[in-house]
Amino acid sequence: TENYFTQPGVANIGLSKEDIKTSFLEKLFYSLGRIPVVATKNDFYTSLALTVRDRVFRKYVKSLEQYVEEDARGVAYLSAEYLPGPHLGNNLLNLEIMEETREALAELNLNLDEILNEEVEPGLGNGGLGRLASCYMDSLATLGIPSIAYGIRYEFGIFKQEIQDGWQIESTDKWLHNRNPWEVIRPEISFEVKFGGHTEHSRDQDNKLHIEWIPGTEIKGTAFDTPILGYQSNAIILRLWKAEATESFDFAAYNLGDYYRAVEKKMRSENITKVLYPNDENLSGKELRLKQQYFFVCCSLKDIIRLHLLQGRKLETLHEKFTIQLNDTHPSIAVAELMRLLVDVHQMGWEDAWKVTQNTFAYTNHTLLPEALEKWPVNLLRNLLPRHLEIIYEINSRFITEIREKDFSGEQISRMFLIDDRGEPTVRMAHLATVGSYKVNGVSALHSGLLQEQVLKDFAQLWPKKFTNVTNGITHRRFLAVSNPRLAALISENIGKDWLTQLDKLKGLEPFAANKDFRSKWMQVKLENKKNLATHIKELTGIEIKPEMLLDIQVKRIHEYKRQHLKVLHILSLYLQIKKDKQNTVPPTAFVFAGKAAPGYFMAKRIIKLITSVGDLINNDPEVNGTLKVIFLPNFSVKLAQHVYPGADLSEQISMAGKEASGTGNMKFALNGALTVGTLDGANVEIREEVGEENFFLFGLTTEEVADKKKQGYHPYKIYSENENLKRVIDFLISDELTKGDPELFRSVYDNLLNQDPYLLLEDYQSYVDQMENVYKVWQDPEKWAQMSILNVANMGKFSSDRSIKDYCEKIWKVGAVKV
Ligand code: 26Q
Repeated sequence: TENYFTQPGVANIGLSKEDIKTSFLEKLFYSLGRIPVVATKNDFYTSLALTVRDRVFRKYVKSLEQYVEEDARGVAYLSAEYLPGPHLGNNLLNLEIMEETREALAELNLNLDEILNEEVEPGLGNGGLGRLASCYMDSLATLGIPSIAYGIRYEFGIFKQEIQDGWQIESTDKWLHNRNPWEVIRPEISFEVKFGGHTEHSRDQDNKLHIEWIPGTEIKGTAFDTPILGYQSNAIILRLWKAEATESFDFAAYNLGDYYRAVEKKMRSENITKVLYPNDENLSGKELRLKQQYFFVCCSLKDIIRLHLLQGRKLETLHEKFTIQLNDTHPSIAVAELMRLLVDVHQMGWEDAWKVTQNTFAYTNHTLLPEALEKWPVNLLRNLLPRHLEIIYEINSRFITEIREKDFSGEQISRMFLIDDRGEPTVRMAHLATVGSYKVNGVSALHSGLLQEQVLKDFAQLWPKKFTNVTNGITHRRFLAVSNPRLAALISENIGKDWLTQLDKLKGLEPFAANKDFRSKWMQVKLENKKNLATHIKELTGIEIKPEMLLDIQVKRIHEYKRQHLKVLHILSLYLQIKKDKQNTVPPTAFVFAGKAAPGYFMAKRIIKLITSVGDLINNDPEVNGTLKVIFLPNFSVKLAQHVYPGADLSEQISMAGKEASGTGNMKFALNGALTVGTLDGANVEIREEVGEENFFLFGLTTEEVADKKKQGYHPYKIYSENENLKRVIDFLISDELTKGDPELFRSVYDNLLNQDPYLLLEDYQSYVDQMENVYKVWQDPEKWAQMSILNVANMGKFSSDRSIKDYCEKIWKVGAVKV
């Protein structure tokens, strides 16, 4: 290819300003049929995206050649969700052509920032889990790990959130409307996926059992590839599957002369990849969701097998050349599907196939919440995937035979069953994934520990070496270099640019914390970022804030366990204090929230209304005199997030201990110089360890104390009646002042807190309020604040996703980098 690309007449993919300008104009003329005078901003964006895509593909082709040549062992990452965020800015950084591009466009009287702003991001995920998958792709590419990521090409991603009258209103996300310049359809890479029907068992003359699955319907999955570029290096492919009708089905219907039926079938087939389920941490148990999971798993496994056989290898060695990472249980039906492909389709014996399967998969768990553990009804599986159900029963029965020989109680054994038959029989997908994998990991030290002590305790006793931890990480290239160019520049001026590939190098900032001049530059950068965020706040909500205010921010999915309403109780306590004392000792603060609520999650939607109602009251109260603002930013996304983290002073990480598996927003804030107020939950524990306890605002019960409290019997009402200040705050929830004549508005929140309070808001309330007092004390001392902020950033090295991916490579995958 080297020769090919340098031949005269072959597309220009140079990286100079002139090359970029020429390509950009060529794309505008020949790909879009436009000339500058009539082109829209979107045309300019598309031309630039196509210009960049060519250059990214070139890197991909070279990476692929290298992997093939070295016959390298590789990783296939299976995830139902990805949240890559806008591609353009990131690719410009990684190609190191940000400035060249800016200048090329300027010569055409175009502004790069405006063009960057045109991009509509793929919202193909709910939150943390999907974003984590994308951070990992960035690091896999940067580190040169042979890898491919598989997922679903949802036509509609996570819904668009608007706030009307204070409530969340959902509408469909039409991210493909202006076409998607980053993807390439691969019509030749497509596979058939079967559903329903029944199985037929028969024996041949050698008495060998043959099982045939006679499906009820068949659809086709077609690959759409998006190249993901690493920094100064390789590119890998994100391969997303789109569902279509198979030709054979259309054909049968046409023959009957029933055109309408044929088209109807086609539409029904395409349903499978229409829309992302917007529930996180809470299951819907819907048939279509299971269809989505099986659909993308089936296409991906068939593709992996194709790639393996293409290299002239035998299926018996699949696990030597590939490892397949399951991002939560969403793709865990893969365990049964690989068995089916090996045993039924490729005629491998069960034991051999099981050995290959168990040595191929590794499983990452992201949750301990019982309501979020996937369980599919046996009846649903029987209807949709009858052969897979048989395989699951077979795995179960062999597994039970195995453990009966060991030292387990009857109770333990039934707890480990893959099938839960108390009540409606269901398959425990976490058990299937655990039994079918060679490694299982949690996503923070605390979470991995709890996983082995609680949810998968018996399995950890059976296979202690199977369990490990890989603490999550984030790509500091997107979340610092791209999104916070001012801070990135200040850092590079002082310690050089090595941190872009070795985040540990930030440690070099530590001595600067004592340097007054540096502190002032640091806070000047923060102020500029806050001005930028203030502009976005004004644009999105109409609310004006002063950039000098303390920006106290909580952005994440809305969930009771994440306790956005604990923040609200704190805000109300400040407000009521001001009203009572007729004076304000609180520093000017803007409390900023953002995040989506699952459309069917009643409490989460109430919490949004609660936040906006408190905002309406406080923002318009003359007695508060503009010193407190409460803001709900609509439609949180990666794009918006990239403006939020750089402008934050204080990061709210206040989940009940033991509930947040890791959190990754916590890392993004700290990396951008925000200080954290938080509980000992998820990765907060490790962040605090790294930055030092004196640089972290801790409050609340520990996981153990939570468990004890619940065991002893927790009585929120008692806490309420014994804390005058808290009582005032809680009573205010049903006051006329807040509810404007609808006393029922927040009754559910009020009742829930006083009667159950499953997430211990009342228990942690005083400790939180007290720690916030401490936050305000430090805030009054800007030199001290700046010093803590610098020390936070200096100690974030551990939380680069490069470190996480290296951990996966060493502890789990046994895969090495290929140098390009
Ligand atoms: C499953 C079945 C049916 C419908 C929806 C789902 C579903 C979808 C998304 C279940 C869960 C999710 C997302 C979970 C998630 O984002 N978890 C977060 O993962 C992060 C990355 O590890 C952690 O940092 C967070 O702590 C964890 O909450």
